[in-house]
Amino acid sequence: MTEIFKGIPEIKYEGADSKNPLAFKFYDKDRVVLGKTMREHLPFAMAWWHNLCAEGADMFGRGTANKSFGKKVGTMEHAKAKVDAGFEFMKKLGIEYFCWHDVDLVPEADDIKETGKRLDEISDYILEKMKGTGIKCLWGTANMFGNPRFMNGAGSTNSADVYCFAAAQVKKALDITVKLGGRGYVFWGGREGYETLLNTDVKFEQENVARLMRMAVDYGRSIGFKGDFYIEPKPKEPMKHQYDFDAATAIGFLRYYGLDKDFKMNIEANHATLAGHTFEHDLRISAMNGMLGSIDANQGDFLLGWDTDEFPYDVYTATKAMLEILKAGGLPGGFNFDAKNRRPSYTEEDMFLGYILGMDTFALGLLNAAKIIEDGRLDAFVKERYSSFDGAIGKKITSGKATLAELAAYAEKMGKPELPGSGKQEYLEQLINQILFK
Ligand code: XUL
Ligand code: CO
Repeated sequence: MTEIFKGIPEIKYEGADSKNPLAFKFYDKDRVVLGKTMREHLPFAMAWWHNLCAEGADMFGRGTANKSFGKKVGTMEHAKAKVDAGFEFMKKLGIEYFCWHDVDLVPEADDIKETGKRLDEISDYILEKMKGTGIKCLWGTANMFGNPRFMNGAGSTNSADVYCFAAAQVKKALDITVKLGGRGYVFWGGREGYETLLNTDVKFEQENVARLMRMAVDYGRSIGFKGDFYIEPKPKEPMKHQYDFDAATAIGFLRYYGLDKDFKMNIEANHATLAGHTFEHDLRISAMNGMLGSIDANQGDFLLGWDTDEFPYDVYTATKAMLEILKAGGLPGGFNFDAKNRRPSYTEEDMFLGYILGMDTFALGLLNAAKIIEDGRLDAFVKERYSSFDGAIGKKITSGKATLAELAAYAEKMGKPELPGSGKQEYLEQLINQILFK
């Protein structure tokens, strides 16, 4: 096999003092943190689309990066070259998982049967590579937003024929996910939503989305898919109103339609911030509902209101995210870098630098979160904050046995309560800085 990324060595851990850009400063895969290796805590995944397909085009200009890997783009030779490039890339970085859309793997044909044949062929090729390397599939999905036929959505479309086409794509993507042993299957509803209520029956559309998901679960289970289905919430972009707005909305939807046993959340950092939340907020909401599945690891930009999909470098956010993940007992899924290089970072070396940045950022987040947990003061503060519920009246409330009249009688006897105690946010922020930087 000829080397594609010539001059890029295997990326090793060299420690925080290293001056080598092509080395990990913090991600030390065998280092044990809270009883598990970093590698076990952080199952990193490569996103096929950004890394092997996207050339950096934006609304104002075409791509700056060349992702042809020496072949004509749009051919099966190119699809295979992407597999070669992807596996070399993952091997050099020590990344053990990958994620894909159907149309990332092969060029889409006019006829879905032909696209299906191409997917069979490429997945045979990928399987061979997986055997030789131990690299695994984290999740697969169907791209039901790019083609003009999905202008009004896939599950939420107004066209029954388009709906059937979407079903065919999901069926095939599930077949390939099972063939590759994927841990999960993702629904990101980029066009499941609407622009104006003037032409939209929201209830009808949401019911149809749920029906498509139900059929996917039934089919997936029938072909032996044992993993989790994921909803990847996002509030907007491309649609103005997206039905999977955030974790809370998606979880409510899944419960309402009886899909909650089969689905979990794939939380993307930049989607949570677009919804007006922090990343850690959506992780917490997912975890407390038993639905924290997987993560699309990236970050947005404070000054830009769209999905910039940057490689994560914000260590505070990674720390708070890892705190949520550690407390939830880890992820059944993994950390997929749904992230892309900035447009002027167009070289092959930049592809590696982006992943090194992201992996080191989450390694730092893990180390910091472990320090916060080991320090114990934060957890102790939160526990103490609710300690009034340990008393007789508090216990009565939390046991669910109290009546409103009883509580009112208690309040009348008391006269008026003391103030509830300082939240001490500034102290806690100071505490986090102390733990991180001492
Ligand atoms: C788009 C996005 C998608 C999903 C998979 O914002 O995040 O790439 O992750 O369809
Ligand atoms: Co994503």
